[in-house]
Amino acid sequence: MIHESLKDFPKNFLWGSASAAYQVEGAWNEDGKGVSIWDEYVKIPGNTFKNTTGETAVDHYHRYKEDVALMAEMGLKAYRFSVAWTRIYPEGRGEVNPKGIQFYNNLIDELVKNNIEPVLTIYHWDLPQKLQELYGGWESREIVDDFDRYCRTLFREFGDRVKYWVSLNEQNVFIPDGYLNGFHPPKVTDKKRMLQANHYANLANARAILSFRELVPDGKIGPSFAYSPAYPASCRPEDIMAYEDAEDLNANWWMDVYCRGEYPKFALEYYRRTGEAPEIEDGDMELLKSARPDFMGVNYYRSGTFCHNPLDGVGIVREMNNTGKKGTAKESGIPGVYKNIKNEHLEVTNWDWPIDYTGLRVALRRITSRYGMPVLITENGLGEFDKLTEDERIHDSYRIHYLGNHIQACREAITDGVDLMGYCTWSFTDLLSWLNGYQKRYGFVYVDRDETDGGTLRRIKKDSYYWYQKMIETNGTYEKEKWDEQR
Ligand code: BGP
Repeated sequence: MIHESLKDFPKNFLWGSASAAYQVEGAWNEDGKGVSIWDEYVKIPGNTFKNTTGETAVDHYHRYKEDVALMAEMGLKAYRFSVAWTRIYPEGRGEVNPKGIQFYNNLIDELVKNNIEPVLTIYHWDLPQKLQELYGGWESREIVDDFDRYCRTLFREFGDRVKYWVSLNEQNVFIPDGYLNGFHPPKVTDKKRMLQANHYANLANARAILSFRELVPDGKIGPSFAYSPAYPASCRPEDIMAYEDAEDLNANWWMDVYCRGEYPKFALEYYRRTGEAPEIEDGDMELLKSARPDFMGVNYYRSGTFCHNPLDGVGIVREMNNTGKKGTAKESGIPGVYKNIKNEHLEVTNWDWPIDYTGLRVALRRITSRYGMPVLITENGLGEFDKLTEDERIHDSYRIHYLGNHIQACREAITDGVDLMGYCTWSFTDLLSWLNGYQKRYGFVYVDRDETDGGTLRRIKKDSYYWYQKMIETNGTYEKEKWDEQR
């Protein structure tokens, strides 16, 4: 529907920005930190773009004060960061590493001192390598206890100052990419194993929420889900069916478990027929039902468009555009279920991600209708090649355009009736894009480095930095008319 006028953002709206430990910290083997599966994975040639690693990343570990000072100057209200499990428990379990606790205490104190709300992500993909070796990481039920112990330590150490917590970042990415698509460690390509690992991740998430209720009773916790709402390619009934299946298998499969403690019926029946359904033990579903989150974290970058796919149609394509050469992404699908195709109505980024502002509103509304839960946007942003000019500026008007229109979609959703707690952009500084190196930049702050570890790591404010500063200052009403007009 078209609104004649839009509601304002609520007071205390969390205008934020986000990062993840592996992508910013560096210091991969300092102060007692253990090795993570990503530290290992990036060493194998061909796994990442130009074999880039996070060994130095953008050196946030040593420069966190400078980074927080830049956030404070911008007026940022919230900063979402993740804790590296291997800094706290170098081997995933056993003795706590006091220097790891110290680093995050310092970071949190620095944020609080500057009136920036810390939003702490417990797990952003960097599993301790030792747990992978010991019992296969997420493929074992043992992970539930180890993850819980790690969570309880964080809750006890940081729960007095951190009110907002994200449990698992994008379970719907790190599990399929690690166990089915073969893009992430441990590079398994087996759907049955993927669905079983996913079930254990669900259990781990639920147990963590129960521990949270006990140890941080006044806090708020939720998972971050990478939601790309599904669209049908046309009004052909076969395409509508394909879209329904895509939404069930790619979204409800995760969010129903988080919010309702159950797997969606048709998807579960489908996996039972294919012999890939997870094995569920007595007590599992009770645990899942007992741990409803406080909010749904949403990482939104794009929508997905689906059409009918015959039984002998296209399957998984284990190739992606990680070079930034537009038009190189391939179509993929599940034979007999759906095919994921290009939406001709949408522009795409250089990495072939469709740009769809309305998709964000659709995502927020679907979550609200289905689960009646508040939403925190934990990531939204544009990865682009940014150019440093001779006079040390970065004119990223394309990023301003992208973010401005997504923020406008948030206002539309709020007017619709969505309970939106905040909006975190991805990312604050430039950082390592897991599979796309350092050239795919997302930040408000440019970091002088490239794929070869060359560069001074200097921080330089982009045009978007000053723009978001104004956006925050005016609680989202900066250049209001301009964004109204663009819609
Ligand atoms: C999300 C991840 C982030 C970040 C972002 C951008 O899936 O949670 O860690 O990487 O996507 O993705 P990419 O770096 O692949 O462009």
